[in-house]
Parts: sequence; structure tokens; C-alpha cells
Amino acid sequence: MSTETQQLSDLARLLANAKNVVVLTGAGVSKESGIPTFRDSLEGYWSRFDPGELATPDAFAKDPETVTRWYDERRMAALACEPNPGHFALARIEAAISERGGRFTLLTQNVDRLHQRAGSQNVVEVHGSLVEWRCTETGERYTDLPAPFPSYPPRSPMNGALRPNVVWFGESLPKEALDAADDALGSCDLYLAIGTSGVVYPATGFVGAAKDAGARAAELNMNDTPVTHVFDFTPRGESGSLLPALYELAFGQGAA
Ligand code: BJW
Repeated sequence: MSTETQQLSDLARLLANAKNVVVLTGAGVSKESGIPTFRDSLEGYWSRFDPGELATPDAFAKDPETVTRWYDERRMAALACEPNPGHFALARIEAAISERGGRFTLLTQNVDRLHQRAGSQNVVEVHGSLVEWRCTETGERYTDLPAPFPSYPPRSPMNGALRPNVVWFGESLPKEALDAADDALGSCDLYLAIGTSGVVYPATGFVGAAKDAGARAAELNMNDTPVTHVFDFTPRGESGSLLPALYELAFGQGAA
């Protein structure tokens, strides 16, 4: 058995018996649905912009038109994409764990809602959602909005400028999301970080909280990251292949 296969089957054995599983997903999980990762070079018109510079309150204050156009293009692209086998496998893993009375929490940094569309139930959007926009004057949130918007920045019915309800650099994560993450991580016994580069705080610190609670931790990614050394298991590959294989090994017919 190769080291890679051995890692996945050791991890599957832990998953099959875990009582409180916490998963953190990043852009790599949606890549096979056709959504570029955050740090990929984008194509076409948007290749002239650095996403790290557009995802800031300053960028929105200086050039709301460009920022909201970028988010609107991404919103429409996300709505046109479908969940991939990695999203569906996570939903099946949650169902299998819930069925036997375990706890499963999916913390996602992704703003595309593909986990929910794949059937995941307990999803915490730590960086918000592209589908939801909020009024910069009243804070009111809107989801049923025209796609594309007729003008940039889009306007609320009361004519306030709308911004995407996502978390930009320098902004705090939503308190309810941080509380839900803390609560799940505090008693977690297995933690999986999937398709994330591990460079953005505070999400990259979640593995530390899980390990403090005594959890084993796995990083599923195509590549090593700056935090790889913290993890006990590091299977390498595309999440759209690794996750269905992990589900089969843990819960499928002939599972260990
Ligand atoms: C595959 C795959 C496949 C590919 N299968 N794998 C200095 C030091 C420390 C911290 C800071 C600092 N200066 C500022 C900070 C704080 C800052 C931060 O972390 N900055 C770092 C960049 C240094 N964080 C914040 O500001 C956060 N707020 C906060 O901390 O508040 C308090 C505070 C404020 C200020 C100062 C100090 C404290 C908020 C962070 C919000 C992040 N927002 C974004 C944009 C969301 C909206 C949008 O989508 O536009 O969230 S940034 C972007 O990065 C996005 C992502 O969710 C996030 C993480 O990216 P992710 O998901 O990991 O994607 P990639 O592209 O990086 O990686 C993809 C991975 O997948 C790769 O590893 C591939 O190998 C892999 N992959 N295909 C499996 N098929």
C-alpha cells in the first residue's frame, strides 16, 4: 500500500469513529466546479486586478463600481456552477456521522453556497456569502437580486449602495460564525482542512484550537501549505477525488 493510500485509510478509520468532526474548506474545494481559487491568476478582464487588493473596504470606498462589478461577475459565475463530487462527499459524510449520533460542523471560507446546494446541513460561512448583499446605510440584507445588477454599485430599494455580504481583509468575521466555530472546535476530536492555503487569519488558527481540544488533524490539499507541519495526516490530491474515496473507506460497503 502506498503511503498516500495508507494515510487515507488511517484517516478513514478515525473518521468512521469520530464523535465531533470539524471541517474547514477553502477555494480548492470549489475549483473542480470551475470557480478559480482565490490565489489563482484570473483570466480575461479580471486578470488585470489583484483579488487581494479588491477584497478590502478601502478598494470599495475608492472604486465601488469596479469592486461591485467584480463581485457581480463572481456571483453570476457561482450561480451557474454546480457542486462537484467533493461537495457531495462532504454532505454524505455529514449524513453518515449524524445518523450515528455524531456531530459534524462545516466551516467554510467559500462564499459560493455550493456546500449548501450539495446538501450539507450544518454550514458556517465564516467569510460570508456572495449571494447575499447588504445596504451600506441600513445594514439590511438582500438575496433576491437581479443578476446582473442594472448599475454599479447596485442600489437597495431605498437607494443605499449595496456591497456583497462577505468579509474583507481588515474586517471582523461575523460574531455568530466565530462563536459557532469556537463551540465546535472546543470539543472536536477530528479536524480536516480541505483545499485551503492556510494563509488567512483567523481561519488558519482553527487547527490550533482543534489540537488544543485533543483532536487529530488532517490537511487535504493538492500541495503543501505554510501550515502543513501542524497536521497529523496530509493526503495529497484533488478534493473531488480524495473526499469520495475517504467517504467510501469510512462508510461505504466494506468500510474498515
Ligand atoms: C486544491 C484544489 C483541489 C486547489 N483540491 N486542493 C499580518 C499577520 C497576520 C494577520 C494579518 C496580518 N495583516 C492582516 C492580517 C489579518 C488578515 C489576514 O489573514 N491577512 C493575511 C493575508 C496575512 N485577516 C483578516 O483581515 C480577517 N479579519 C481579521 O483578522 O480581523 C481582525 C484583524 C484585522 C486586521 C488586522 C489584524 C486582525 C478577515 C479575512 C477575510 C478574508 N477574506 C477573503 C475574501 C472573501 C470575499 C471574497 O471571496 O472575495 O476570503 S480573502 C480570500 O482568502 C478569501 C478566502 O476565503 C481566503 C482563503 O483563501 P483559500 O480559500 O485558502 O484559497 P487560496 O486560493 O488561498 O488557496 C486554495 C488552496 O486550494 C491552495 O492551497 C491549493 O493548493 C488548493 N487547491 N485546487 C484540493 N482541486
